[in-house]
Order: sequence, then C-alpha cells, then structure tokens
Amino acid sequence: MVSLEPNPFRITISSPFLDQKPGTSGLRKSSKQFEQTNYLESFIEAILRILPGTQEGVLVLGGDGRYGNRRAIDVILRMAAAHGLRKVITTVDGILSTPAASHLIRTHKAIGGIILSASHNSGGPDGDFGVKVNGSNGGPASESLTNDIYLCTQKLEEYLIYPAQDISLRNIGKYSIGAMEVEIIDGVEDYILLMQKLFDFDRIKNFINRDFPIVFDALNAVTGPYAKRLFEGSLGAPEGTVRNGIPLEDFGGLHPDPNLTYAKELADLLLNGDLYSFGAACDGDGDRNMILGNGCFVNPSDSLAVLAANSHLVPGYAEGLLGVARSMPTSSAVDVVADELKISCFETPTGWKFFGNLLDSSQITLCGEESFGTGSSHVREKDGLWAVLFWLQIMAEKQCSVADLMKQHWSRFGRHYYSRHDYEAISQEKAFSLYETLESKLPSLAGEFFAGRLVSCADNFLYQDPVDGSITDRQGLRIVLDDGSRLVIRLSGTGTKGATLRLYLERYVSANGDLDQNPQEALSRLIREIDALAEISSRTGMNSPTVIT
Ligand code: VG1
Ligand code: CO
Repeated sequence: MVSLEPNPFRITISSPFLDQKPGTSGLRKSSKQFEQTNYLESFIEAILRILPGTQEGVLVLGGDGRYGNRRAIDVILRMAAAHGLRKVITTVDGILSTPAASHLIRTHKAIGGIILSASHNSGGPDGDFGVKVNGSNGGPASESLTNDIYLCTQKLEEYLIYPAQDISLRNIGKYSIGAMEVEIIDGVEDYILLMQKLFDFDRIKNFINRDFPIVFDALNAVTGPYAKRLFEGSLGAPEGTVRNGIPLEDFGGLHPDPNLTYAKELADLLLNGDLYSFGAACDGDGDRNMILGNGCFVNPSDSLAVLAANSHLVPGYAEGLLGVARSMPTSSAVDVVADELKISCFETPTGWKFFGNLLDSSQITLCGEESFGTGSSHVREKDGLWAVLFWLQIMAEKQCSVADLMKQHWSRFGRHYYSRHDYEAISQEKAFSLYETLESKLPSLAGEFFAGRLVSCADNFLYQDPVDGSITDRQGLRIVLDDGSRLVIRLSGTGTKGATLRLYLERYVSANGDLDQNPQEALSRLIREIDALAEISSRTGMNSPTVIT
C-alpha cells in the first residue's frame, strides 16, 4: 500500500538529559526545563522504548490542562505513531484527570497511559510540568519500569517522531498519523458512568438538596468539568456549587493543592462561615481530595478510616472489604478499623504504585495516603471526586454532619492525633545531612526513652511486596514509641525546588481519653523533642514549617 504520509524523522540527541531518577510519581520539573530542546522528547522516547506492547498497542493520553499540555500531546501523538502504536486515545482539549485516565486504560485494555501533570505543583510558564507513566493495570509505573525508563534515558542517542500534523482537540473525532489512529473522546463521560455504578446518586441528590448545601473548589484545574457534570448536573446542586471550575493553563495563579494553606478560600468558607454544610477540593490532576464540614477539617488519615468503617453504607462496597492498605507515614487510624472489621491492613511505602499489586491480587479494596489521597479497587489511582461522593453517600445514609460523623468515629475507635509538617525549598545539602545525621542516631534510640515513652522501633522503613517479594528500602526514618505514637521523617520525591523535608507526627488517645484537643497541642511534646533530636530548626534556619496539615 502506498502511504501518503512522510516517514518519521530520526532526531539525534547529544547527551543524556536526566540528572536523577523520576520521583514519587513520574518526572516533575519546571516548565522551563521541559521547554529545553529535546527534553520532553527524550523522556517520551525512553517510555515508548520500555513500555511493553507498543507495537500495535493502544495508549491513553491526556493531562490536567496546565501550560505545556497541548504541545506535549502533539509531540507524544507524533512519537507514538513513529513507534508503531495502533491507536492513541486522547480527550477533548486533552483534559483528562488521573483517575479517569486509569479507568480508560483499564476499559480499553491499553498498554498504559501518559498523564501530563505535575499534580499538586503550581503551573504556568513559571510553574511546573510533569509526565506520569501508567502501566496496563491503570496504575503508576512500578519501581522496576521507572528504573528501566530512567536507565534508557541515560544512553539515548536519537528519537523518532513524525513531522507536524494538524490535529484539533476541540471536538470528539478520529484522525490518523501514519498507520496510527488517534481517537478523541469526551474525557468525562466514562468516569461519571463509573461513579454511577458505585454510588446511589438519587439518595445523595435528595440529601444535598434538602438542607445540606455543598461547595466544591476545582482550583482552576482538571476536576472542574467533571465536578460540574457530577454536582451541578447529575446531583442537581445549584449553579455555582463548583468554584474555579474552568481548567486554566496557570490555574489562575492558584496552587492546585487541596490543603488548608493553598485552598484557603474554601477553608474559610467552611471553617469561618455558615453558608455550607460540606466542602471539598481536589488537586491539579484530580487524584487528591480535601474534605471539610461546617467548622470541621477532616484529616486525610482519618478520612481513610471513616470510609473503611462506613463502607457497608455505599452500594459499590456493600458486600464488604477484602482488606485495606495505607502508606507508612499515614496514621494508624485505619488499622484500628481493620482490626474491628477483621480484615488485613497493609503498610506500604509512600506512592500509589505500591498499592497496585495488592489491588490486582484482590487483597485490598480501599487504600489511602496521608497526603489527601484515598482510593479503591475501582481504578488504580487515588481518586478525589470518588472520595467526595463516598463521604456524601455516608452522610446521606446516616443523616448527619461531618463534625458529628468524626465525633462518632473517635468515640468508637479512639483518636489518632496527627499532623504533617513540611519544610519546603531547603537546600539539598542541608536536607541530606539532616536526614543522614538522624539516621545515624536511630540504632542507639531503641530501648531508650523518647518524649517520656520507650522507643519500640527506630529504623529506615523497608518494604517487601507481599505479592512479588520485591524489596524497596530506605523509605523513611521512623521512631515508634510503646504507646503507638510515631514520628516519621522523609524527603519528598515530588518537589522541584531544593528539597522538601516532611515530618509526620502521630499520637493515639483511646475512646475514653480526651478526644477534643487541638492536634498541634496534643502533639506538642513530640514536636519539641523531634526538633531537638533531628535539629530541624537549627539546621534549616526555619522556625516553623512552610505548611502544617
Ligand atoms: C507526595 C505525597 C505522596 C503522593 C505523591 C504523589 O509525594 O507525599 O503521598 O503519593 O506526592 O501525589 P512526596 O514524595 O512529595 O512526599 V500526586 O497527587 O502528586 O500524584
Ligand atoms: Co495529584
């Protein structure tokens, strides 16, 4: 057959370009770095060489709408065609949330997906860009796949790409590049259908429209179109329920990180106002969620525990949970629930990829991280809007407020006072030396007293995957005390400026103890003593953390 298309170009690259392995979820750098000649292209070349099944395979592609998305989609389509893929599925305007991408990969039996997002990092020409790679199970690429992609970038000499093509992403439709088909679909619809299978929309609709006004902040990022169709469409909430609902290239200057610092407007509405009974926000790519009630902030570790304890009220989970999992720094609140439900509870390193094997082998149904991430076996990513619907369904069934639900939970299971302190943009050198010095002190801590309690374990967390036996070590320093209190310190794998040090603090108070303290006060002794031991303020020169959750 005669092809009217020109052959793909071979572009020579001079030197290896990645200075370090991609972090917790993909490659995340400043937009400026991604604009360097052949930078994006080199990473994509490595992905397309390493991802199994590219010949004749189907790939899912989209992003959170940030600056750089459109150009990246164009480049990836042309490179995918040059690598012999049969088809790439992308979406109108390239808008695709991370959980929706995970769902599409699974339903279309794709070889994987490329999601263009730096998640909760800021966007725009002066912000960050990122490339996440997902495998055929719909989840973030495994450690070994990420490693192979990284090694491949170190010896690349050329990449393959088709010359520029004219493909509009404005409407749904089909195009071709060489022998490859490009299908542009509505990126929202399939996701809404999936949610309708898991939740009882009629009951939620009745509940929120009776006397339970809700508000959702999309922070000008990817969840806007999804949330509008869900809340203002299917669930009949009034127009205006979704704030900042149009994805903007620079997120309108907002930092799309749903926490009390960056989603301040929403937090004020709920914590200092009386207009709404429930508020929620998601991050740039839609996989994180923050839950607020009137006068009440829900700690994400507690959120996971509440979902697990009440899952029988949600149609999609009424048959019970296979098991649960949490990342190591996440509080043990869900462990207590799992105990009572008599199901297993796994502790994994930070990063969603570690839940993949447990979900795939049907050992768990729910999982979560302290970093505003909760999810289930319905996809292989954490899912922000799913968590919001889960909360709404529980409250619709129990006819109660967020604050009441939290009180009920603690008075049944006890309370895990919990906080995360982030020290952002400190120098790499200072961060590494602080970390290494603390690590060297750990062996002598075991059996000694710390903050008035005996230290029962002090180590650097090592994880052995229960399914494939693979070992991942050095996943965070932890000090565990004999009353269950825990202190964890790790360095972030998603920051782009210097290093970010994360300190996680946890203290358990049983159901008959004082459940009504301010978390920072309840944790004050641990905070003081870890600062002295790890020399955080003296070494960083910072008197307080950048963000407290
Ligand atoms: C952070 C969170 C981690 C999360 C990761 C990706 O990583 O702590 O729990 O899985 O971001 O989230 P780190 O290494 O910076 O602590 V997302 O929403 O950026 O995909
Ligand atoms: Co995210």
